[in-house]
Amino acid sequence: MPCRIIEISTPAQIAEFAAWSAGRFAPDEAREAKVEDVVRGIIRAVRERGDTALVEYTRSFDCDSFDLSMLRVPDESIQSAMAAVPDKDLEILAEAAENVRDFHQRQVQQSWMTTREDGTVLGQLVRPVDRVGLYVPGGTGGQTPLISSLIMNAVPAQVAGVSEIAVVTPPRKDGTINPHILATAGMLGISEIYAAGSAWAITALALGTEIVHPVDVIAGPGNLYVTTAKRLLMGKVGIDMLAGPSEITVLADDSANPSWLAADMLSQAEHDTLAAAILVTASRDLAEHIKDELERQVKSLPRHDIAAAALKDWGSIVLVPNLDVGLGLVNAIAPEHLELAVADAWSLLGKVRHAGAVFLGNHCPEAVGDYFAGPNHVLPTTRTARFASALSVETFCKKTSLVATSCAYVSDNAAKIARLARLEGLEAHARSAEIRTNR
Ligand code: HSO
Ligand code: ZN
Repeated sequence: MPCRIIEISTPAQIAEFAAWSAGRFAPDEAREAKVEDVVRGIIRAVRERGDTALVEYTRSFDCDSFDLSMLRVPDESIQSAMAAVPDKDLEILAEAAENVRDFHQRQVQQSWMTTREDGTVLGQLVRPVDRVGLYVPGGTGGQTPLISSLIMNAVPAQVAGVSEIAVVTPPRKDGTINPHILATAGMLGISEIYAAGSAWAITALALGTEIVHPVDVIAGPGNLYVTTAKRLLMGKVGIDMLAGPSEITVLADDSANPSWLAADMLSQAEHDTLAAAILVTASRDLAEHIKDELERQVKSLPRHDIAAAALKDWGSIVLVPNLDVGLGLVNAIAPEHLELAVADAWSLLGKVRHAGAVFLGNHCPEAVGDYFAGPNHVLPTTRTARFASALSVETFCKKTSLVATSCAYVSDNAAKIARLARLEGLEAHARSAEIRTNR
């Protein structure tokens, strides 16, 4: 039985289910602590021995013939990957990138200034960070080469106006990089690529080595080691988010096609054994059909073992008494991806409070967003959509406040400022305002 059917109707059951599902990333505290210890060791090694440590780790985990000369991927390798990858693939990648660029262009925030009646000028400058590092999983150790993630991370940085973008990605056994990753970087105009992965690559980006110059923001998905390194180095460097395993929640009524929804659930389940695929419906008939479809379709998937394990451990078909209770459950889950596979999806949208991305209607599978339509596929997981948003242009920007006051303004307000300063026991602050009023 690949996917359980459960019934949920009360607020307590909703809360319990949502908390259980969100606990996927660290199901085992002991393992989490062990990973953190290992990553602290890696950070120390890269801080102390720089590129030498990068080469040692890469030799032990990725490619045993690796040496320092292979760390920076030469421009010729990018050019030959672009020549080797079929033109048709490059065209599709370019079209996807264009859609993503178009979507993110709308996120650009303008700097602004305003003048008050007393002549005071206030404002906010929006500026890109100088230098960004992007992590791209290379397709080793059960992960897949996330070519699309390079587009989803690089394009918003480019739209933000970031001038330097460095990419890190683990080399394959023979020391080379997946040609589609290289060609996509080439198509995007990115030429600074390092053959390094896991926590040591994140550390190199955050702290810098002789060869890898430090960056201001690190973005990109990765496994638990990558995410732990981002968490431990956050603060020294900006990060996009601490993303957990992928998840989809589908809210469906009788208008839905069970085989389509089973396919959508499997599209998340195949990512990771910790991925969550959840179907919420008030229709027992639909629930039974989807369960059968999941059983049938999972068998023929190349990543059958991963998808089946995810469905068994974290997949659920949830029967609710009606769509309103279903929406309550959806909001408690705060899913990364929400599909509204119902007859009138737009009428439910107003009741959706928390979701990373919403896919409306029966003709909008999550994969259109994962790859192509334009919105970002780097989204908040494991209930963090309650407070976090998709990766965006803003991830790569920071804001600087502006204030310009006049002689008259300081004279008029010095006493109030000085009073507030003295309430805090900060006499020098008080005097710095008052000194401007003593003429
Ligand atoms: N569903 C993933 C993104 C992805 N899917 C990349 C395929 N490739 C997390 O949102
Ligand atoms: Zn996906």
